[in-house]
Amino acid sequence: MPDLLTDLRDAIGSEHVLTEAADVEAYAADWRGAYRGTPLAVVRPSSTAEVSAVVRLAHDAGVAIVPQGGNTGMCGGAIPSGDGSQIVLSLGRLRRIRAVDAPGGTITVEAGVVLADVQAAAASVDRLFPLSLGSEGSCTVGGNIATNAGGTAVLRYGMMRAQVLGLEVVLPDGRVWDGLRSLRKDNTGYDLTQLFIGAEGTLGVVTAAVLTLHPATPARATAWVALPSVAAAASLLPLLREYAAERLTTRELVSRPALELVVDAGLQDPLSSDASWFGLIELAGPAGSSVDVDLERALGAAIELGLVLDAAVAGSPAQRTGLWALRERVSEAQESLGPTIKHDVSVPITSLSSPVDQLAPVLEAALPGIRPIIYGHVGDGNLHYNLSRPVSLPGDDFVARTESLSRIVHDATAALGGSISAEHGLGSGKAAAASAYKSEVEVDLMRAVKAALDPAGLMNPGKVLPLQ
Ligand code: FAD
Ligand code: 2HG
Ligand code: ZN
Repeated sequence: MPDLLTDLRDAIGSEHVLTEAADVEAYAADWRGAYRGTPLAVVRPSSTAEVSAVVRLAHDAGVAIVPQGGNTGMCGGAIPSGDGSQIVLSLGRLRRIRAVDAPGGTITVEAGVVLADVQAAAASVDRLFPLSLGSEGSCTVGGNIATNAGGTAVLRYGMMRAQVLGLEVVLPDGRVWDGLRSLRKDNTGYDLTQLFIGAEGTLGVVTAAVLTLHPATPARATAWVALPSVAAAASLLPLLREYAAERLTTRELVSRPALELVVDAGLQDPLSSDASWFGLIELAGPAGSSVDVDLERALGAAIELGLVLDAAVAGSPAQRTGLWALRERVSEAQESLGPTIKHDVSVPITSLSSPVDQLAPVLEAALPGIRPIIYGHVGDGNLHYNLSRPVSLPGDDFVARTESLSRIVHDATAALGGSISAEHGLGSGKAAAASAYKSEVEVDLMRAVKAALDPAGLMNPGKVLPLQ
C-alpha cells in the first residue's frame, strides 16, 4: 500500500503515520497480551478534519480501519487482524476539552480525552462526571462511548449511554456527522447518537461528544462488608435503598478468592473475616448530607437481619481509598495466576446466586482444579465470572480450552435470561458467541444496520458481528 501510506503522510504528517515494528508495538496488542495483531500502519490524527481525511483515504483504497482509544478494552475490539491489512486509527491526539457549561450541566470533549481528565474538569466547576472505572486513568471517552462502559456507579447514574447527549462521528466513507447537540429532549426520528454508542467502532469513528454533568457529591460514606452469601448480597440491595434512596451509588461484590489475590498483592484486609463473600458499599450526596448516618443505620438493620456479618466503615479519605482498592485491583491481581478466561455476564438480580451456585461444580468436573475468581457489580446483576488455570496446567493449554469453558458459563447465563456481555462489549473475542445466543431476527437486524452504515465493511471488521 505505498500510495495509501504516502497519502496518509501527506494528510497528517509523516511522524504520525507509524510503520516500524518498535513504533507500532504498543498498539498491536491489548494490555493483557490476550489479543495481538499486525497493523499495516498506526495513524495518529489530531483533529476531526484529519480523522475524516484518514478514513476517506482508507475507504477509497479499500483498507479497513480499527479505531483505538486507551487500549484498555477486554475483548480485543481495538486490535487489528494478524495479516497486516488493517490500519489502527489512534484517537490519542484528539484530547481537547472543547467546552464546559456548568449551569447547563454539559461538557464537550474530544474522543481521546482520558476519563479521569473529564472527571477532573467536571470537579473543577463543582460538578460530577459519574462514570467510574478501574481503568479511568488511561481509558478514553471515545472508548467509553464505543463500548458503552459501565463501572462502579451504574446503579445510580446508568452506563455511558446515559451520559451522552450528542456525538460527532466520522462515518465509514469519511463524511462527518455533526450531532453535537446538548438537548435533553429531541424526538426528531431515529436516535443516531444511541446507535453509535456500544457499536465498538464498527459503524464510525467517534471524534467528540457532549456529556452530562451532575451535581457534585463530596459527602461520601463507604463500607467494606462481609456477607453470608450471594443471595444475601442481592437481598441487601432493596434494604440499602430503603435507607439511602438515590444516594446509594456503589454496590460491589468480591469473592474470597478474589480478596485473597489483592491481599497477596499487598493490600490490607480490614475485617479478617472467614466469610466467603464481601462487598463494597458507597453512599454519596451533596456537602453536609447525612450519608454517614444513613449508612450506619442501613448496616445496623442489615446485620440484624443477617444480611451482613461484619462491616468496616472508612473513617478517612485514605481508608476509603484502601477499601476501594480491595475491589478495583482484583482485575489486575488475577493476572498473577496466569492467563484469565474472562466472563462478563449479567442476569436478573433475583437470579444472581444461581450462576454462582450451579457453575462451580460443573466447571470443576470439566477441568479439575480450575479457579473461578468471581467479583463484579452486584447492584447491576453483573458478575465477572473469571477463570484461572489449575496450578499444574500450562497457560497455553488452559487458553486452548476457552471455547468449551466459556460455553458452560454462557449457557448457564442464557438459561437465566442473562447476557454474555454486560459491560465490556464483544470485540473479536465474543462476537461469535453473542450471535449464537441471539435470535436470527436480532442478528439480521444488526447486520442490516452494519450494511447500511458501512456497506464496504471497512470499519473495524469482525468486531461485534463475526465475519461471514
Ligand atoms: P479501547 O480499548 O481502545 O477500544 C475499545 C473499543 O472501542 C474498540 O472496539 C475500539 O475500536 C473502539 N473505539 C475506541 N475509541 C473509539 C472511537 N473514538 N470511535 C469509535 N470506536 C472507538 N469496563 C467497564 O465497562 N467497566 C469497568 O468497570 C471496567 N473496569 C476496567 C478495569 C481495568 C483495570 C481495565 C484494564 C479495564 C476495565 N474496563 C472496564 C474495560 C475498558 O477500560 C473499557 O471498555 C473502556 O471503555 C475502553 O476504553 P478505551 O479508550 O481503552 O478503548
Ligand atoms: C471490573 O469491574 C472490570 O473490575 C474488569 O470490569 C473486570 O477484568 C475484568 O474481568
Ligand atoms: Zn466491571
